[in-house]
Amino acid sequence: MRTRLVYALFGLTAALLGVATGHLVASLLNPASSPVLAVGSTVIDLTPTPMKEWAIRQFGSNDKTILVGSVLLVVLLLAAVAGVLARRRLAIGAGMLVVLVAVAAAAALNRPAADALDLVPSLFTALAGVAALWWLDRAYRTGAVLRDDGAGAERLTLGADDRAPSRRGVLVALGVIAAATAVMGGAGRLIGRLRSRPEDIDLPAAAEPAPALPKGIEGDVPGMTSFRTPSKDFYRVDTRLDTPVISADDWSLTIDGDVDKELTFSFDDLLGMPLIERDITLTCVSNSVGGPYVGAARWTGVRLTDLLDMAGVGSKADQILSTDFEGMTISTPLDLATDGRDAMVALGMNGAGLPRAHGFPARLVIPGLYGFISATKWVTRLTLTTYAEKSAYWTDKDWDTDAPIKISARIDTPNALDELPKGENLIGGVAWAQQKDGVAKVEVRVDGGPWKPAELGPDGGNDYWRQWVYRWDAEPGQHTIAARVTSGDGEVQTAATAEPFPGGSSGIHEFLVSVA
Ligand SMILES: Nc1nc2c(c(=O)[nH]1)N[C@H]1C(S)=C(S)[C@@H](COP(=O)(O)O)O[C@H]1N2
Ligand SMILES: [Mo]
Repeated sequence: MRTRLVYALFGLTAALLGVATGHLVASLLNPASSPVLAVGSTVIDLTPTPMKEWAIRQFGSNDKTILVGSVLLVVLLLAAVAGVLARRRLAIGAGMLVVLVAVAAAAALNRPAADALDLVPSLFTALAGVAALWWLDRAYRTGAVLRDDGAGAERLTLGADDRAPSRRGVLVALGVIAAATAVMGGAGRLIGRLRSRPEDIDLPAAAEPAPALPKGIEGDVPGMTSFRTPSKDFYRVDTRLDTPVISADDWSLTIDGDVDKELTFSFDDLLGMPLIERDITLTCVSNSVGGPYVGAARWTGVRLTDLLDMAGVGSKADQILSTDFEGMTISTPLDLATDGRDAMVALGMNGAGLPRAHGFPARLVIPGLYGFISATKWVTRLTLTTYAEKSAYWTDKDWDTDAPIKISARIDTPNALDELPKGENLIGGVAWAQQKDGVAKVEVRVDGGPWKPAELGPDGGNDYWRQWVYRWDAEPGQHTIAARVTSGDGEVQTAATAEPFPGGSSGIHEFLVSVA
């Protein structure tokens, strides 16, 4: 039993070294080819939509950490089994490690833009893992031979159980391997961070600048969401586990498909065109009522219709199929993207180049449409085509093709189940109604009573969210508080609840607080 545990530990240690080695090599070549990340991404792609929705609801923005953690846990469990197998025959345990790595290699090769180089991290993982297992096994058995010296060489052929292992040799091997794992793991992370540092670009002044954004009311209302979301705090939703590192010099945007002439633009070409600057609130279709997947920023970019007009859109196309640098696709209804709204190929966010996580060098931003049909990050191609001819990543998973952002109000302060003092309390949050003439009114309801108007914060434009605050004279006891928005074009936020799938959540944000 004891040697089984020891060998399980050997398997685990060997796997950790392998994973750290693979991750380090991947951080130098292509972060997405890191064995654990490759398996994780494949799991994301294979997970049925309802389960994904469940995971997002359950774990929120930790969903990816939990996914990577789970993959790692399964790998370590299997590696422990491989270790136990190695006790009898090293080759069998090592073989199982290699099979495990082969699964990761297959996952890496199956990524949309994979090439043969993506096998290299897996190769290193396998080498490091097997070498570590071999060394640990040898240290263990060498001890046995030394101690059994004189008892006859035939002892060598007996099972490991019958041997007295060398504690020291094994501990030295374990220590060295653990140290190597820590160093490589640390180096991999450091290199990943260094490589994904933002690239400095000089964002030219916009030909059509946006008016200065008024000062928000976050300073006056504790717990209020800031009027502008700092780029580093902006929500992130994508199918990736790593941050792509794309150089602006290597990047280009091609417009093809049903066009008069196919065009390709370099990053500098786009920077040289007249830029528009707009304050736009992005929203994710996976956001639950009251959820965090919404953010407001100032975007700078080239008007989408300027580019489409240069290419000359044909008469057949009904969608823009945008493709990211790795072949991930998003479908946008052509009529909505070109109906006069401020759709753009964005090159800047909040006055600087896009952060890598948010699409550097360029992404689409189209107000009023959920991100999954509009906001392609790391975009490299816009293909004018039809829904009949081509389908995109989420369309294939049965999400809606036409998905306007549903109007919604979110309560950001107080939080659910907070204990509040009696007397005046501020209830506050944000509300959005992009492409619906903005936020006209926000109302608050306490304990299912009448809806009462909240005060609105400053106006950042119709495609931007609006802060709101309600002064509540609270009586002791348990209370439910709720908020709803009315858009400028007269729509009142519906109480009918809908899940995010397939066209966005609806319902009223309402929860319980207690007043002492
Ligand atoms: N290339 C790429 N672009 C993408 C996605 C993606 O997975 N890959 N996710 C989309 C979704 S679902 C949303 S809501 C927005 C989120 O943009 P953000 O991460 O900058 O907030 O990006 C969109 N663009
Ligand atoms: Mo999204």
